[in-house]
Amino acid sequence: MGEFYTGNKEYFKGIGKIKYEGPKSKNPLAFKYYDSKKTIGKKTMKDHLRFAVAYWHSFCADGTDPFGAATIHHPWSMNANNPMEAAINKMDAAFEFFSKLGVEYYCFHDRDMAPEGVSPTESEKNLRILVSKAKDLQKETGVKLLWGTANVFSNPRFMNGAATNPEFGVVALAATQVKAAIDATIELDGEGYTFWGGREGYMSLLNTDLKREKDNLARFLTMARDYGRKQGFKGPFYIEPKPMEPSKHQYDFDTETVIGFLRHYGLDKDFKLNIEANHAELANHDFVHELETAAVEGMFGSVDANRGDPRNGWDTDQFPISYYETAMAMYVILKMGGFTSGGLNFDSKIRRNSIEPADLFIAHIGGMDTFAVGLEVAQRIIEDAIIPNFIENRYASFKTGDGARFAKGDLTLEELSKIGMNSGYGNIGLTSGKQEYLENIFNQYLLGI
Ligand code: XUL
Ligand code: CO
Repeated sequence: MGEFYTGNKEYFKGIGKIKYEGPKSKNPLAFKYYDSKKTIGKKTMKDHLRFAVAYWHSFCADGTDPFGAATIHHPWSMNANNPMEAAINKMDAAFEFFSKLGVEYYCFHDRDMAPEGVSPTESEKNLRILVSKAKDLQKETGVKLLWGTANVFSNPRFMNGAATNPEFGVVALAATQVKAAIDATIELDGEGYTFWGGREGYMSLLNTDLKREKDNLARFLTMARDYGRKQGFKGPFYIEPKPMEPSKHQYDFDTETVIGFLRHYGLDKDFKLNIEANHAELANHDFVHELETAAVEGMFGSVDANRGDPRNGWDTDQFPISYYETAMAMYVILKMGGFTSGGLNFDSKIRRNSIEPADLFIAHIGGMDTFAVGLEVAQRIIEDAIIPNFIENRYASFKTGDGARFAKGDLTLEELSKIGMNSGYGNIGLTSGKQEYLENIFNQYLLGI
């Protein structure tokens, strides 16, 4: 292909391939820090960060909110004669956008890509037509699928849940969609397959059998896993935790809850976590807490990159702009060896009053630059090793003597208690945690000093 893809019609006219122009550039349509070919440690920025664009926010969302109608009028849907034509145009626009932005990946829900038909058969046919087009465009542009998923939460039939629905018929219809979405993911060489809980949760115990719903969810996920493996899908299945919204109590509350669930139902070998920054905030966690929790359990998979608003209790899905947050996130990700099958999917949306086509580019450029800075800072932290060494030394007492025996599990409570008795109160435990010192060092890294 040329520098970028355009179908029959160019949708983002006047915007060419987004280039790296360096930190002094004032061009809103250029990268200031993300230099795809720059090597950080052993890999290029591009290979470290594995950016993906979310099909739903970027090409489907139109700014509708509970208080007002659409504000963003996508030319690919406006001028189409029917939903299939709109979907075909939308895909051209999407691949034009991916290739101009220079991202390597995208993610989609079945219904983002193809409209629902009048029957499950027609819906599947619609999806197959669009998947076949996506396959061609992936080949032409080199853009790949990070993960696929099924939207089993928007249609009113899922108002009481999908796999956790009290009506078996709805569970079966959810399976119809999930099976087709797994097939689509395989067809498009997707590197992972995601389950976000959607409406898998409840509002009131007065109408809910919690145990049955959790068992049904596990059964459904097991069936999906078995089907995917039977069809030759080798990648990870992801669960994306979220504590609330749309349901009051979501079964996939946070990383720790999901890991417990997966282990309880024997799904932990095939499933990993897709961690979203804004969902972590809603669970009252730091984004990095969720990343680290998954990492230490060997369950980290992928990231939905965004941010919330610290004063809002809902999922605002804003583009990431905080160097501090991305540096902390990339520090945790680099520490565990970086991404394997996962990546940074911008599950982020422009504000409903950002109505110029360029705004979508500017938002992604900002998010990519912010993660590029975070990556550079994280690499410096790891290379300098001041912070990792501090942590290591903080636990030095577990490396020798009785501490090492404890760490190996060689002590009984009686023996441990005797050691405490013999050591006496003295000054034990009065070692500074030096958080402020470490925060100051971190800030120096942020400034590149
Ligand atoms: C919803 C959310 C979803 C998932 C995919 O909060 O994050 O878009 O990422 O279903
Ligand atoms: Co998400």
